[in-house]
Amino acid sequence: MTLEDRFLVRGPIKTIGVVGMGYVGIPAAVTFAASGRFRHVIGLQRVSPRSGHKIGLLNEGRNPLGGDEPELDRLLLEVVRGGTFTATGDFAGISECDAITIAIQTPFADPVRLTPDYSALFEGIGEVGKNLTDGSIVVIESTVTPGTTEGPARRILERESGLRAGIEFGLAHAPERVMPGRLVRNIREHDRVVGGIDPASTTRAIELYTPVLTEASIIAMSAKAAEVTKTAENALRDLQIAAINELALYCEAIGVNVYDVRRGIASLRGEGITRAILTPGAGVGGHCLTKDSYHLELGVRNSERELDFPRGRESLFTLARGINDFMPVHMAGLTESGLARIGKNPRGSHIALLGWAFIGNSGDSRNTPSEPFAKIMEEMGAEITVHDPHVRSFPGREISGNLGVTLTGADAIVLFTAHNEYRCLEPSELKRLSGAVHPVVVDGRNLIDPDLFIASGFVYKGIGRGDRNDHELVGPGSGLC
Ligand code: SAJ
Repeated sequence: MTLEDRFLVRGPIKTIGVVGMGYVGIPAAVTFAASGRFRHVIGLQRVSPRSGHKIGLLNEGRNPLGGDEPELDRLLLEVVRGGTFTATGDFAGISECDAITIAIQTPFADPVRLTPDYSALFEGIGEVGKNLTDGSIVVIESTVTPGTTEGPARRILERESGLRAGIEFGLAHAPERVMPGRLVRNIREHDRVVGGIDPASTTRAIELYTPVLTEASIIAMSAKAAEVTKTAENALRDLQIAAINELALYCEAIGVNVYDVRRGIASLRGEGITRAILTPGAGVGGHCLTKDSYHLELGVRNSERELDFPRGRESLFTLARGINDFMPVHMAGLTESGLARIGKNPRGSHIALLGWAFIGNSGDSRNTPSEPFAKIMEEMGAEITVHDPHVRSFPGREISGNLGVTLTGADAIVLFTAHNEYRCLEPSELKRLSGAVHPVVVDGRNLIDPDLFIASGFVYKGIGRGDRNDHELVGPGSGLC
C-alpha cells in the first residue's frame, strides 16, 4: 500500500496534534481549531518547570504568552469553550492524531562553530515518534538547518515509531512566519510555504494548512527547499540591514548624513530598479535574524555538493551578521568619543541606556544589542543605568521604568531602542536631569533632532550622522554662545 492509499484509508484530517505551546504553537493550534474544519486539536507541551504551567492556563482559555494578542485571546477562549482545543502534557494523545505539527525553538548554541542546539526539538520529535500511527503526517514548523527534515528528523521518527517515512507516514516542513503582536493575522494572511519529503506528503500538508488561510495561498515545494526558503528569507533581511549599517559607517567616515543618502537612493523607483533600503541602527536582535543565517550556512556546509564560492573565505551572510553585531560596538565608540569631547573617560562616567528591548514598542529583549553595549561600557569602567518602558526584567540586569531616575546624573544618554517614548525627549529637561554642562547624547535609532540637542549644549553623536558628529560645542566652556 502506498502512502497516498494510507491517507485515503485514514480519510480527511480530523484530529491534529500541535507540539510546543509557544509563540508559534499556540496560534497554530488555535487557528486550526477555529477553522471549523477539524474535529479536535491537541496542544502538547512537555511538563517542564519553565513551561508546564501553560497547560492549565490554556485549558482555562487563558493565553500564557506575553504581549498584546487580542485576536488570539478571543479565539483561544472560543475554541476551549467549543471543545475543539485542549492542551495536555501526555504525548500518548498523538496516537489519535491524523496530523502532528512541531513548533519547538531551535537556538544556536555557538554561531562561531555553527552548532545549533536541537536538544529540545529532537526530544519533541522523539515523543511524536513513540506515539505515531500508520497513515499520519508529521510537519516540522520550527526553523531548521536545510536537510534536517529529511535527515535527523526522519531518522528519529522512523527509529521511535518503527514506521517508514514516505510509506507508512508522511513528513513535511512548513516554516512559521509569525511575529509577536500579529500572530493569528500572520498565520491566516501570509502565504504558506509547504514542502514534503515526497509529493504525497506535500499534498497531505496542503490539505492541513489550506483551511486556516484567508486571503493567502500555499507555496508548494520540496522539504529542503522550504527549509532554505525560511532561513534565507531572514538571512536576506539581515543582509539588507547590514548593507545600510555599513553605508551608515561610510557616511560617518565621509562626513555626510546617511538619511539624506537613503532618501536619495530610495527616490530611484520603478519596475525592477527599486532598492530595498532598510534602516541603519544600533544593532540587530531578536530570535530570527540572529540565528537563521547560521542555519543556512550550516545547511550549505552539510551539503554533499561542492559550493563554488566562497571556498574557505567568509560568506556574504556571515559577514552581514558580523556587521550587524558590530553596531553595538560602534555605539560604544560613539559614546567614548562623545565623552572625550568634554574631557571625560568612560571610567567613572554614568551612562543612561534608554531601551533594552530588541525592537521598538515591544517588551521582547531576546538577543538585544543593548546587552553587548552595556557589557563593553562596564568593562571600560562606566556605570550603566537602564530604562525601558516595556521590558520589566532581565536576568542580571536592573531595568527601570522611571526615565527621570535613569537620567539623573548621567554624563551620557544613549538611545538604543526605537520606543515611541524616546521620540519626544526634551533637551532642556534631559540636561537638567543630567546636571552636566555638556551632556553627551548618542542616537542609535534616528529618534531625536541633532540640532535641538546641539543648540542646548549637548555633545551629539548619531549612527550615520557624518554631517553632525563633529559639530562645534555650544554654550559655556565652548567659546561659542
Ligand atoms: N532592524 C534594523 N533595521 C531595519 C529593520 C530591523 O536595525 O531596517 C533591527 C531591529 O531593530 C531588530 C532586528 O533588526 O533589532 C530584527 O528586526 P525585525 O523587524 O526583523 O523583527 P524580527 O526579528 O521579529 O523578525 C521577524 C521575522 N519574522 C519571522 O521570522 C517569522 C522577519 O522575517 C520579518 O521580516 C520581521 O519579523 C518583520 O518584518 O516584522
